[in-house]
Amino acid sequence: MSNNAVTRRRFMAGTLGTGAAALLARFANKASGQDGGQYNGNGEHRGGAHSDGVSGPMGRVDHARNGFHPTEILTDFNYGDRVVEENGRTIREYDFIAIDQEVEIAPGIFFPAWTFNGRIPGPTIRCTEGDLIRINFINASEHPHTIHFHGIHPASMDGVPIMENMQHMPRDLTGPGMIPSGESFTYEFTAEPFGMHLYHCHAIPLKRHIHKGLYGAFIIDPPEPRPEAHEMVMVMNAFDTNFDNANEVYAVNTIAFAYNNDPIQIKVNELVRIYLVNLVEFDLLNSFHLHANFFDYYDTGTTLEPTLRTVDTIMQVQGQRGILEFRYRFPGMFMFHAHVSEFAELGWMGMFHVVEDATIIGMEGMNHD
Ligand SMILES: [Cu+2]
Repeated sequence: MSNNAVTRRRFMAGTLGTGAAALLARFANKASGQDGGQYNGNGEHRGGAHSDGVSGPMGRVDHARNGFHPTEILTDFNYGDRVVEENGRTIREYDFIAIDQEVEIAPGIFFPAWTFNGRIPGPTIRCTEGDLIRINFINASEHPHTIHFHGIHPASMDGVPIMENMQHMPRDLTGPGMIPSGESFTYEFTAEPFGMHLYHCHAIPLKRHIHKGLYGAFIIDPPEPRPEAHEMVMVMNAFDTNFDNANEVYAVNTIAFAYNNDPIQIKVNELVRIYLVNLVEFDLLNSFHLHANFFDYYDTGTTLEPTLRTVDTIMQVQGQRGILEFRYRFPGMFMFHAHVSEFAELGWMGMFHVVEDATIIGMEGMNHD
């Protein structure tokens, strides 16, 4: 574990300059029109997306050094580190450990993050409504943290700080409070209601603890599963690299332009389901826009019928989430991004590579690691 102050000094004095230059290079490409076709949303943008050397001036993030790859995070659903059946009930146990860790969020930009299990977002917890969820939390960070889950559970399992006026109350009414460095706590509750939820650290100051990277997706499936689909989780996030309460880098699943450099492969006509949540701090609104298509949207994922039909853009405040469902009719390269242009320019932009059949059209030359 590196000394945070040293890391921060080095980061601000050195790597930020390089990284900012890289992002500026990206900006310059756009300004010079090298990839100006990208936003037209028609078939012509394919050439633009791949001839402008996007990954050239940007370089590549060392995912191995980070210890996680955004492409794997998309489909890395954690159904429990240990699963047991007890009296006809499924108990899912998860091991969570908070670690202070430097993460390369864009080529050359290293962020002094706090992580759950060495990754941002933390593990995607997945279970079925009614399961008993047990999260063994170890705080190996130098700072106090909590895990606060969205969902229905007793006060004793709500990971929030114990305020001054709550100190005298029994812990089953306040929850365990902040878990100090080096200590542990087991959160245990029944998973309900079904939906697309989230968890995050709720220690004070909250905006710092969330923004540092302590959050993740929490998917509770309905008792009768949703129709089979190509599923993926997208956590919209951002990073304030110079600690001025404004973000410099935006992304889905942490790494700027991750799915531009490694397009997400899907098939023509297959049902795609995205579990989407916004964890961006410091900006009031985030959004998701899909090119050349429309989707159905299930706000919070707590219904089996869409709450919005046939839309191509939705917006979310922090903590808001939902499920998107769509199918692509045509093969090709299709962009998705925040419909706040600044966010897209600073990293929150990706591509779907829609293929007729994955066995016919290979991914050669698609720059996959
Ligand atoms: Cu925290």
